Amino acid sequence: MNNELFNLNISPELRLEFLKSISKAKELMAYYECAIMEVETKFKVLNKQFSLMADRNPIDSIQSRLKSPESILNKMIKRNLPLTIEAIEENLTDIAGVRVICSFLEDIYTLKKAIEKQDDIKVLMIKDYIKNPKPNGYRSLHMIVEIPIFLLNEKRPMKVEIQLRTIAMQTWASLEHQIFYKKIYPEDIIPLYKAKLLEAANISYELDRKMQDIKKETEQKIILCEPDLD
Ligand code: 0O2
Repeated sequence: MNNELFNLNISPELRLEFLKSISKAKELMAYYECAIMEVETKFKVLNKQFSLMADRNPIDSIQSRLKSPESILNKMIKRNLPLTIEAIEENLTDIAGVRVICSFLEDIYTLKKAIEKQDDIKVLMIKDYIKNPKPNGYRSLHMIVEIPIFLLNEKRPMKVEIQLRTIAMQTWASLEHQIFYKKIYPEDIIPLYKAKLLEAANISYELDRKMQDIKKETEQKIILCEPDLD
């Protein structure tokens, strides 16, 4: 494109305003990336300590993502919010997302407690979709937290959405997301898959609970069988 022609069509003020908002948006997204790194590190540290204490890792994997610009725009429009950088930061709590996938149900609550205790983290909201699953069968524990990032001359609190779930919950949510978010299936088969997914969610939760029970039971047996060293 001919740059000179392009420049002729907008006022210098508008041009400056436009460039300023792009640069502000880039800056904000970079801060969210930093907040993701801070939260990831916290979970990695907890995982390390766990492995030292209990000789196992409660965290199977960690996945992080920044919400896409398109997804941010859709949410702002859906909520009838002004399309400004300030409104995004003020109103959206899930631009930065960290998903922590755990081996056992109790690991989710152990990690939740550990995060709640950290004095640089402010927990803004908790949604327990494990105790209160969504009607479609979705289960996960969501925490919206505020965590500081330390810049050259400033400490900036940033919001991050943490999703804690088991491997089984993750498998279910990925499949459900694939089926319903992409909307690539004919309308008439949707109710059938909704019912099948709900059934699968309940079976997989039952499996999570059984595994948890077996783990607890065997741990108690180990304690009982420990040799007397005296
Ligand atoms: P993505 O692609 O993960 O970013 P909100 O939509 O956040 O304004 P809500 O419904 O109160 O409001 O949020 P909630 O319930 O805490 O859920 C937010 C995120 O949880 C979603 O983000 C999904 O990642 C996940 N989630 C919630 N419900 C479901 C569900 O039924 N199925 C699946 N697969 N995931 C779910 P996004 O922004 O929708 O998507």
